Amino acid sequence: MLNIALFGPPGSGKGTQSKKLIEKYNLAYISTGDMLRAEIAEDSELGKRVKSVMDAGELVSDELIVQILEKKIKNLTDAEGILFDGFPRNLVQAYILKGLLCKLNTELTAMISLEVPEEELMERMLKRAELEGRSDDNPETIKNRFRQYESKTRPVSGFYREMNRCYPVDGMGRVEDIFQRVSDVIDSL
Ligand code: B4P
Repeated sequence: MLNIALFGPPGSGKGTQSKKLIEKYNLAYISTGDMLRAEIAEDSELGKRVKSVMDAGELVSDELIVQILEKKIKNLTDAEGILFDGFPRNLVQAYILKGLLCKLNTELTAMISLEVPEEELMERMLKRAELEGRSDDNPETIKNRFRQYESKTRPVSGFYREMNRCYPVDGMGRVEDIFQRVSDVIDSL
């Protein structure tokens, strides 16, 4: 199986690249962000619990992330692998992912990290705020999302670097060019 974790700071293009990658490589798609937003849209019990956390730019608790992941994993089709978008987001989640893939008799093939400077990230998310009105795309929340990323999420890349599974990719430029760079990494695995 080809199991990829797409990694990077908020607004780095994980969602954008994921949509193209799942099609090209026939991968099942697990986006914890999309799954959480779907729970909020449904106004489910879980959605009610996570809304204020996400609106503040904090990370949702690992316990709730495990709950939504387990729901999803049960419904995996016969894809050729799994693309994880925005997960794992801290070291505990990196171990959760390891256990989860182990249960499926497989492991993570690569963690691909989209590298984008903070000024560009802010610009992208403020532009998205105008187009989509996502409630966590405002300057205050974005700054907190950056802080959360630096303190909790960035260390995850070190975890995979030590296992020689971390592949940084320049996330600046045209979506198509970035997609080509990511595809080149996957084709070389
Ligand atoms: P996510 O949904 O993962 O969102 P993200 O990090 O903000 O965005 P992404 O990197 O996917 O950016 P996108 O492609 O959309 O997380 C949201 C929140 O959910 C978190 O803050 C947290 O609260 C919670 N959460 C999610 N997973 C969690 C977990 N595992 N544990 C705990 N909490 C969790 O791109 C951004 C914008 O840039 C778009 O408008 C796009 O059109 C544009 N763009 C993309 N590529 C571009 C390019 N090359 N040039 C110009 N613009 C580009």
